[in-house]
Amino acid sequence: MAKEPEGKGSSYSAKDIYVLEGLDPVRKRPGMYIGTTDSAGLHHLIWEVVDNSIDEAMGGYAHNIRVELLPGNKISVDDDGRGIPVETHKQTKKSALETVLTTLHAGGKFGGGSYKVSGGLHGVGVSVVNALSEWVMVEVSREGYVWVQEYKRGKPQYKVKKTVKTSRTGTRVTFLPDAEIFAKIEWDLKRIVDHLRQQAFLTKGVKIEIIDHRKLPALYQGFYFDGGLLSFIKYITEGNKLIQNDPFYVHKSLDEIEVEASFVYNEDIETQELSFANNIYTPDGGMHLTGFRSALTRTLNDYASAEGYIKGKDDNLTGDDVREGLSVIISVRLSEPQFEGQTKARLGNPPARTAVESVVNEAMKDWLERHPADARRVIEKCLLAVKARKAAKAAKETILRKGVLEGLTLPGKLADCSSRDPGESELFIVEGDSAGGSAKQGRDRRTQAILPLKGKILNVEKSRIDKMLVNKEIKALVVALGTAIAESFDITNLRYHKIVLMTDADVDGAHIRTLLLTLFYRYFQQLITNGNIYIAQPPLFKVQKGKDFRYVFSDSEKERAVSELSKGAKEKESGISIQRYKGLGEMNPEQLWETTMNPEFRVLRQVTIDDAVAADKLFDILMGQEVGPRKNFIQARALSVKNLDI
Ligand code: 0RA
Repeated sequence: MAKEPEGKGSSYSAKDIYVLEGLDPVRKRPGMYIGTTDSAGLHHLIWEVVDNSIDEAMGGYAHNIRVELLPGNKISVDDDGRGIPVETHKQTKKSALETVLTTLHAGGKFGGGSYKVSGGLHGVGVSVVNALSEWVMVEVSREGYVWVQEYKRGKPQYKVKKTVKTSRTGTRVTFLPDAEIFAKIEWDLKRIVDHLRQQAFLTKGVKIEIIDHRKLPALYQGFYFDGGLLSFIKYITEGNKLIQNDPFYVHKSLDEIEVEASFVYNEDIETQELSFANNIYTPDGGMHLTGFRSALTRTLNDYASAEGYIKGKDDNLTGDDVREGLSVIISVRLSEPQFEGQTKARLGNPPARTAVESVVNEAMKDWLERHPADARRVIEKCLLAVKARKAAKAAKETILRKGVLEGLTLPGKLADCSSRDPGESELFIVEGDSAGGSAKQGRDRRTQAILPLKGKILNVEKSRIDKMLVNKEIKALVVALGTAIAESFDITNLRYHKIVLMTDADVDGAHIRTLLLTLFYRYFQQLITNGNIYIAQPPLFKVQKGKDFRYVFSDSEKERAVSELSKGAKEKESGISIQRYKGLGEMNPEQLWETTMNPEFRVLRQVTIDDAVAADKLFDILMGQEVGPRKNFIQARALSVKNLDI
């Protein structure tokens, strides 16, 4: 499709609108345009309208945007931009305003050369909002008058009306989402405020106001940030202990890509990376983030060696070293951003990488020269990370060496099986001494080995995973597996082809399972992909009638078993006994064997790599430096222990 070349100042005319389609497809398949019709989709309507106003602001035409929540679920978005054009459009013989509001994608075809880089997650434009609204009113102030048109479910109710005189310019869109489309119309003020604050940080110099009129007195919040991402980085690190006096900041265009970035180092080791493309959050990063990471690693290494902090190549800072404690925000603007991945959460344009990399490279060199005290503290922090990394590696190697040396001396705690055929051998990792004792007595000694782990390893305080390997209990496990670790890992030496985690269905059990899965994920991934790792599923009840019995794993299964077993009996439930199992530790050896270990009756769940990835994420919550998320997790989980299934 041809585009009219048009500069920033050149005048727009109605012929520039290229008509595509009407709005029926939007009402038929709203998900295609706004993702979902739940709360996220509903709020997307606001973002879509606001994006248009932000486009006007980024072009330098609008300076103020006001979002109002009105009684009766209406939303109004007002800006002081140029106003949507109102003259008659040649192709449609209708007003340009009506064309923009009733035609898919028409809005995006305005001014090919103008600063049109925003456009919402799906970049669909205000016509989609019109299609999905029971009612819309647009008021355009332009050419001395206020022009008005109303719509119902996307259909204009009258031709654009020229109304009162005005000296201002701007656009005001008021809409009521359609209850036929959205099951629940409920605005979430916090969500709106958070999104608009973020947009204000990302659009330097624009003022965004939010007024909630739904209750009296109305609530007002306004955002205006002169500092752009510099203000944003200060906001997200508020309350943190910072090691820099001044955050780094750069804002520069290169090869038609606008790059803005800001970072600051914190005292802790958590990394926080936020990236945006055309004001859209890219949670999975992408080319812009990659470009930043390269520039950061490179300039810090160059500076550190020039200043004599590091001597040879062996001392070089790695990407992980320079990211410890880093908070960074990157924002790029480019034409035709490509959002990739399942959830379109990653920026795919390679030119964004080169642009960010060279802009940050240059600006950081300069920043390091000008801020020697900050630079020294940053480098020292990175060197500390190197030290920790090397110590962890040394610890790992020690275990590795010991593992090889002690290869034949199996840990004393291990009750091994007599079979030497790994294909039929199973290792049960059992939590707690009492469950361990029952398991040892109840097992099939020929094929089943038991390794009890003390609950104590739960207390590996705020541990990094590499420290876990020094832990005695974990070391015993590694030796029992027989595969060695790291570079010496050899799956052909695996001593048991089934490794079964047998932990209680409570918080401690979940914790220890997470820990073990994380260990397997990070150091023995092949065992997971090879299908060697299992989770035992102890039943909740035994339902029995005479000699006939079932083990069941949920309340609903219990009901079913009861009614099955009572079939034919005169009285319901006659002669049926139900035994409830509280936990592994409370089962006697026979019960444990019967219900959980006997290959004939037991249920094992094979661990997939997805389980392990989830556990690995959880591990960070459970073991990380941040107390808040851990506490939240444990509290939330403690209430739903029954559903625990990691
Ligand atoms: C098309 C062309 C022009 C402005 C707009 C659209 C515009 C759309 C929206 C939506 C919300 N606020 C808006 N402000 C402007 C440029 C018109 C010209 O050249 O004068």
